Amino acid sequence: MLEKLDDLFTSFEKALEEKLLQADVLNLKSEYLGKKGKVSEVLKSLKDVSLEEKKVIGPRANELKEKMNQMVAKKLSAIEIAEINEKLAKEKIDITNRESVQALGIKSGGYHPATIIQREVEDIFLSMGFDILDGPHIEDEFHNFEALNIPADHPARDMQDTFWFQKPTGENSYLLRTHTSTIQVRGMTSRKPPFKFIAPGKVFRCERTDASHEMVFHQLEGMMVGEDISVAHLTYFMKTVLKEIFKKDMEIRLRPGFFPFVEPGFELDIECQVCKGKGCSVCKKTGWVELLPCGMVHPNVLEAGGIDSEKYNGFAFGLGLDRLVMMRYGIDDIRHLHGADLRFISQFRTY
Ligand code: FA5
Repeated sequence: MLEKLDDLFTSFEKALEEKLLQADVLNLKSEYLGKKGKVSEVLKSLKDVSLEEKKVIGPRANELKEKMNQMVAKKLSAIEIAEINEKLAKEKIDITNRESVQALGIKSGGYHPATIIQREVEDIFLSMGFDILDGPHIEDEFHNFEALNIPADHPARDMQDTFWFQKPTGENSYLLRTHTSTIQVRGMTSRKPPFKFIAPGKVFRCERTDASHEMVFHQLEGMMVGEDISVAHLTYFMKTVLKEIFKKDMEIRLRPGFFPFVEPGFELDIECQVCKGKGCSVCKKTGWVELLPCGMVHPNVLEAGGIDSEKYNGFAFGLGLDRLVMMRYGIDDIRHLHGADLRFISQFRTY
């Protein structure tokens, strides 16, 4: 009987080695170790042997059964690991390869049109030697107003409807910046002339929205300070940037504009690209879009920024980035830009 058991074990071991599927292994287990399996068949004749033999055969049979069970468990886990590895190898994707990602039906994202234009404008200014600065959304009165020649109680504070944070006592304290001109102040105090920089970012105004007005929108501030800077420098840089963005010479209109932080101040308008100057809801039927207020930096602003206004002068501008996006893509309502409607946003993929 011992011999028979050993033969069974050997044939089991050989058969197990050949099995590659979980189901086949389980079938083999039941063929040998099941209630009516081969091992039980052999052990049936245990009743006919002497007590002495039983004492040897019994433990040996248990030992072999235990070993066979262990071998089955080991084989099953090996098959499982092999299956997982095969699946992983099959499902492996190169996420840096757009085709393989799209083949799986996964849609890849794209940039928001405001980001696309902002980066383009940044690149143009970088190529002309401008630095890029950043500043906080939550500002104090000094940076948003006072340092920009707008003292408390000055009527110009009403030009930009402000979101204020109130102190527990009810007085106004901090505010959400109403323009990126706040970064002019930070730029001046952190560098020595000559310098030139731009500062793109979100700004906030408590305004009624319409086709060309949002409460949260983007501006791109620019400033150049040095000796003998003139309006000619200002118009040169503005025209160059607009030509790069629209890939053509743009019709522009410069009219006097009042901003307490520049003197003289201008409003630079471009021909409305939505209606090509014919008049529409975006340009309020005028054919022109106010895009870029600018001017020569007021001496008081230079002094507040720690710059000697006798020796240095400069220009500054505040580009309305969302309006630029609208003009570039012919978008007839600014509210589409922040509507988070994927049908709209996905039209601007750059690839
Ligand atoms: C300013 O914010 C000045 N700080 C700009 C400036 C900088 C002037 C430096 C001189 C020197 P204004 O409020 O006009 O100016 O806004 C600038 C531009 O932001 C506008 O020309 C327009 O393109 C855009 N803009 C203004 N209000 C909104 C709004 N509610 N929604 C969308 N764009 C707006």
